[in-house]
Amino acid sequence: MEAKAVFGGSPCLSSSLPRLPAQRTCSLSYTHKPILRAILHDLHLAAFHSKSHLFSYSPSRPHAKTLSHKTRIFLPHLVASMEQVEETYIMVKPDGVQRGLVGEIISRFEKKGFKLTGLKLFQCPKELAEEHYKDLKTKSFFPKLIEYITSGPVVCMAWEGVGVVSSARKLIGSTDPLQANPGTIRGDLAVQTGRNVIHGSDSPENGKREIALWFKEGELCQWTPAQAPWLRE
Ligand code: D4T
Repeated sequence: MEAKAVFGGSPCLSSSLPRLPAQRTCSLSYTHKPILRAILHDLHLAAFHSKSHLFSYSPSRPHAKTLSHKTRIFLPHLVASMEQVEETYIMVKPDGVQRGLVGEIISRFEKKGFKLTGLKLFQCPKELAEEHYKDLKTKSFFPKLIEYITSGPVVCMAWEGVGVVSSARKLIGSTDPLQANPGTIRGDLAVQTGRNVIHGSDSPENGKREIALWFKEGELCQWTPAQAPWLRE
């Protein structure tokens, strides 16, 4: 794997950084990642030196209350290339299946640019539903939640991509569909928390855990989408 770093024209802010001419692109092999991480860490510290700069005020620069000279670094390429590919478990709940929303929901994740690695229609047994929602066991709505999730087939999906866990949560919208923004799946397609159409993992760790819970070995498929070079630099 290769990480690409673009350093902008402003002078380097840390003495430990290499002095590079403006806008030079350098390629770093995977083995350079620890060095790159250290540089990033340095830059991060330099760029966001301390939160106190947000409150500092210099009479000689009255219009620069919140900008220290150290905040001029901008490294989107570097930061993007350091991001990890994540996995998330997405499930169309029984109401989504019964209402014919499966295609619409899959389509939103496809259009966003994430990679589908697992897909199946599945009647969830009670024990699996209870294991999946075990953190909510003490909640008053737990029995009704289990009844709902097992009331008909669900569509289980595994999706992969950089930042897919939090991005999927944004595509899905708030737990309560009436609070979910228009444009989100719940905001557009649901009205009640107890019938909120879709589930999405809430952390990369839970993404892995839930995919392992809902899919058997051999049910996932690793592949390279033809559009990959058109999605990421
Ligand atoms: P899931 O896990 O289904 O993606 O939902 P969220 O992550 O958005 O929300 P959650 O874990 O708090 O709730 C899980 C599940 O329980 C249902 N629920 C939740 C409910 O029936 N009544 C409630 O009051 C709450 C908070 C809906 C989602």
